[in-house]
Amino acid sequence: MQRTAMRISPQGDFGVVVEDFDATSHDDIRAVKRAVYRDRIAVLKGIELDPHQFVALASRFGDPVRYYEPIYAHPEVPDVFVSSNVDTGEQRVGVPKTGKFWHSDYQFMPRAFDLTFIHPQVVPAHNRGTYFIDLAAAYRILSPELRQSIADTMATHSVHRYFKIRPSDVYRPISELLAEIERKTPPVTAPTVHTHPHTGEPVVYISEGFTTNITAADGTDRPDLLRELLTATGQLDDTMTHPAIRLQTFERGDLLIWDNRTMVHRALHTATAEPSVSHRVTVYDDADGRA
Ligand code: 7UC
Ligand code: FE
Repeated sequence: MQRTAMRISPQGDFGVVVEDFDATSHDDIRAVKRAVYRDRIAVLKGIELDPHQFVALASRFGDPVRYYEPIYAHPEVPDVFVSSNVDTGEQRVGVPKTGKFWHSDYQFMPRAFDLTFIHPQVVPAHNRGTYFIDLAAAYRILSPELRQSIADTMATHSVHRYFKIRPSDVYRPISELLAEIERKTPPVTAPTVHTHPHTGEPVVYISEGFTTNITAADGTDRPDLLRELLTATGQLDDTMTHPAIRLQTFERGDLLIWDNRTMVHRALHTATAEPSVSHRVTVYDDADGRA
């Protein structure tokens, strides 16, 4: 039987929807990858993958990278990061309320992830979704003066404000924990503006959650520039009405893939007691420009 050909269509003014994706087709993988680089986010419909199959699919796009902190790991498939508010006491799997702040995944590490895959497992009826801001689009509308001011600057990123206390940290002195965070995840520096290797676009790669400072070429700290950039990109708007902010919703059977080089995101977690679980896999792709 001939399969139905994959269809990629615009979601609205942002991202694409992919129907009848065939994970065994090299052409489908390549087309979706291109769409993600160009349109930033793809929502694959009608996908039902167990954790092993999920990792296998993501492996077609790049090399899966396991999150450094084991409390997030799926017990059978540690390459799967579990975000879950379902508390079963001793048996708890995953971590609740992950990413409830503007960030790019692993931006606080020496190399951020290239692509993030999210496969929601338990979707609450209300208040569930992820906000996104496109930092390549944001760069394009910065004033020429601001672009000039950040041209040769470096940004510092750190996890310290959002590191989650683990069950095993109870009764530990805070100084010991802070020292451990410094040792395992020291702050990293990266150019404030990087060039997307697949699209050639400049990206103003800063986030409210992880970026702690901007430093000029002569070593001067420029917290004023960081604040200006966070404001200009919409990351200080707590009303979530800034025109750059998009809300991506999802349902059971969806698989979201986003371009983590250009997108900062912020989770919208349900305020109610409804259960919510999602699986995540993150990859490094080939950064040589081939899609
Ligand atoms: O629990 C969390 O919010 C996880 C966050 C600190 N890091 C996600 C990441 O991939 O960078
Ligand atoms: Fe995240």
